[in-house]
Amino acid sequence: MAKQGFFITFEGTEGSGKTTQAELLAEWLEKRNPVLVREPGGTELSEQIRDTLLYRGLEIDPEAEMYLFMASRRQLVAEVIAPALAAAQIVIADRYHDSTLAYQGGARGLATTWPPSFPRPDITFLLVGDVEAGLGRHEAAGKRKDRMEQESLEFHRKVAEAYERLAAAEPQRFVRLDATGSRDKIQFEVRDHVKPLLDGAE
Ligand code: T5A
Repeated sequence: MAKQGFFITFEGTEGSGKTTQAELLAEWLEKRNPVLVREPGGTELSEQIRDTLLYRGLEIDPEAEMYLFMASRRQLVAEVIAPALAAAQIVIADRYHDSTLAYQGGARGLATTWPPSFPRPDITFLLVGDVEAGLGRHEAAGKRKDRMEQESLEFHRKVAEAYERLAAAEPQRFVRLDATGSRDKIQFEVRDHVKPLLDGAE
């Protein structure tokens, strides 16, 4: 029987270390040629939507915002994620649909669903840390503030609470990690959880 690919996602509030951990995992899995994507982005259309959503300074209706994030995702699924999984590759995503559930659903209060055409991740690492400290990491790194980062602290706390609810509802998929640990310590835990998936794929 053909080997199945598998799908790993990283979620969390701003500056919690998702990109760092996703990249370290991709490095570790290099020999298996993983596909590393970030959201929103990863296709020509998705990168244009990213720019529109985050950097154009536009007033965007909350529901329109949600559909734009999801349109970006659908294009990424169609062009990259679904073909890679079908080719038995490992896909690592720096944010995915749980971000929409947490930001647009939890913090903006919109009704959200999981579209059947979006593949479900096999494992989702949720980096949990102090929300304010995460936003502070961004500032310390001199990163330009995007439209979402300019939201209030209360907004970002609601995002964190929504993530906790998502993780509690699907404990078989989510792995909560302490984002305040060192990069290496967190990555060690990530690899520990990924190893059994690799063994299953041999
Ligand atoms: N959004 C996104 C939605 O509202 N809905 C959606 O559906 C989707 C997909 C995306 C924005 O869009 C929103 C969420 C976001 O607001 P983005 O630029 O992709 O914007 O922002 P983030 O996803 O938040 O990504 P960042 O790169 O900004 O943060 P990360 O990835 O969590 O953190 P990372 O790894 O870049 O690290 C941040 C800093 O901390 C350091 C790093 O070196 C870096 O300087 N760091 C650590 N420092 C100490 N200890 C550690 N363990 C550290 N790990 C990393």
